[in-house]
Amino acid sequence: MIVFYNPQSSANRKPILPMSLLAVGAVLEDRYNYEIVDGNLEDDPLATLDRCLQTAGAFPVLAVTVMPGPQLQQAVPLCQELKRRHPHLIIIWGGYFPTQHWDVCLRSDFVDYVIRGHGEYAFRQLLDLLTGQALPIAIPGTPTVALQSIPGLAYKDADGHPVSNPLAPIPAPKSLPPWNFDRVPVTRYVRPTFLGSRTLGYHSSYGCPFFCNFCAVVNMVNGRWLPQTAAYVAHIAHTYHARWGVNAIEFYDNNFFTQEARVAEFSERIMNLSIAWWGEGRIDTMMHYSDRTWELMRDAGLKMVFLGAESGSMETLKRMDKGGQMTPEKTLEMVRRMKSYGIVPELSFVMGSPPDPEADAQQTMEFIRQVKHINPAAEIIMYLYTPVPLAGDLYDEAQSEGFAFPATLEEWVAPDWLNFSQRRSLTMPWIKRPLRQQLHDFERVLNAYYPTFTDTKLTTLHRSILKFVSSWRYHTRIYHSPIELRALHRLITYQRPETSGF
Ligand code: B12
Repeated sequence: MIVFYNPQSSANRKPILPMSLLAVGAVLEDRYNYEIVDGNLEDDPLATLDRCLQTAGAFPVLAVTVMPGPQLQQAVPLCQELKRRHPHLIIIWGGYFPTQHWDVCLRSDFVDYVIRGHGEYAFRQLLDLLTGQALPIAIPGTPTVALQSIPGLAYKDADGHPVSNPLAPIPAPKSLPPWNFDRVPVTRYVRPTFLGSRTLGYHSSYGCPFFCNFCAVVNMVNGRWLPQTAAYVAHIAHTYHARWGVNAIEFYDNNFFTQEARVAEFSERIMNLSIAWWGEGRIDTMMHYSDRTWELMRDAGLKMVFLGAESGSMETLKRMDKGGQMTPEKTLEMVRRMKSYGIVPELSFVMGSPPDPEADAQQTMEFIRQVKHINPAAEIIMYLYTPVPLAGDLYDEAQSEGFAFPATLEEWVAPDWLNFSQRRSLTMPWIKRPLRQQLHDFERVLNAYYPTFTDTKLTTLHRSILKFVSSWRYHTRIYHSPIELRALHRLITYQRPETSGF
């Protein structure tokens, strides 16, 4: 039996449907017995997993999805302990962290295999191989004969050294079996958000056609993007609504809006549903959308779009290989255009990029003020540049400043690296403490002067008080040490957007 595990991602937010495991599990339905355990729903995950593994039969497999940050922090000691208790247990890791840092995972003494990238076929091929099942599933051109022949698999060679096969092409979501929602208690994932009282997530495409060199998605998909059809995504929306009373959907796709025709058709197909929805897109792509598509999206309930604005500096955008036709002016045009449709732009910025983090941050802070001036409803999310192991100017410059990833999992879960994974590190060599503090101070003044729309706990009175008290700082640009705002934020809850997002 295969026990899938989704480590706890955050103790203080409502859990999100474990989509990775629903996707990987779907291809096993016809041949393997499996169970999904979600650490976000368990009081004592170790005890639950231990119990499952005791009845897992002669071939126990623990398959864990791991994102950097808190999930990794929980997965390491838990897997270590389970391996100690069940020496024959086979532990397989998949997801964003092991895809990028597969060698570090395999150097530990408890991770046996890593599946890199979108892992549906690779995982099933590995199980077929390990269980000696005669018939591999038919994937043209990839016979399941040995470890070396499974694209996307990383393993230890005869000498115990980590090796990785090349990544598999991403599977076309259209050809994959549907998720079996009966495998998880869906109602426990339905939660209130600013979009609606019964919000649920979905993921309707794989990949992203761009190669931005600060983004972990590139390592996963190498510039490919493959979607489910508009009809199928609309069918999911109707199912969510009918089965679980869902009135809002968050689309977690890296790039939901890549194909205008798909989005327009989807909007038409859900027009009568009265659901609110949210997704992630590209500014340059969506600027090319016709007015008709924007109207369709608005009428079909689109409330907010997460957009990577990244920087107010054209030079930094170029350095990021942002590609397409991204410019800071496009961001401003987009903010204006979305205002006219009443759809909120949620703009994310990568601050403090090398080689001149101070100048980069100053320019982007001024740019953010321009954005807010045009459209005060725009949400602003500021991240610190956090390298991913990718070829490109930014990573090369980070390395030349002395940056190196940890060599062991134990190091990865130490507090500094945990902060790094959550893009809050204090230790990046090119970021000096005063700049970090400056950014925090700016963020606090900005969020007080323009309180976030997504924080449903803030009342109109709270918003007015915050705006009034922060007004002089915002206008004089004296962001330094906003102790009065810190005190206010303690009284009136303060939701830092970048820690509640993705
Ligand atoms: C939903 C989500 C979350 C949820 C958690 C979901 C959960 N598992 O409980 C929440 C909101 C809590 C979250 C938090 C964070 N997230 Co997050 N999250 C996502 C998001 C939007 C979707 C992931 C998803 O479900 N995709 C759908 C499924 C079907 O695809 P998948 O996960 O890639 O799974 C496939 C493969 O990866 C693989 N696979 C995955 N797991 C496994 C396991 C096995 C055994 C196998 C065989 C294969 C396999 O096969 C799957 C099917 O093809 C992604 C971006 C994205 N669109 O993928 C970011 C993303 C993974 N998150 C990211 C980050 C940085 C974070 C945070 C650290 C952010 C922060 N500021 O704190 C936090 C911390 C995580 C934590 N707390 O541990 C980054 C990772 C960057 C990196 N360097 O690796 C991403 C890529 C966003 C981004 N573009 O930067 N996140």
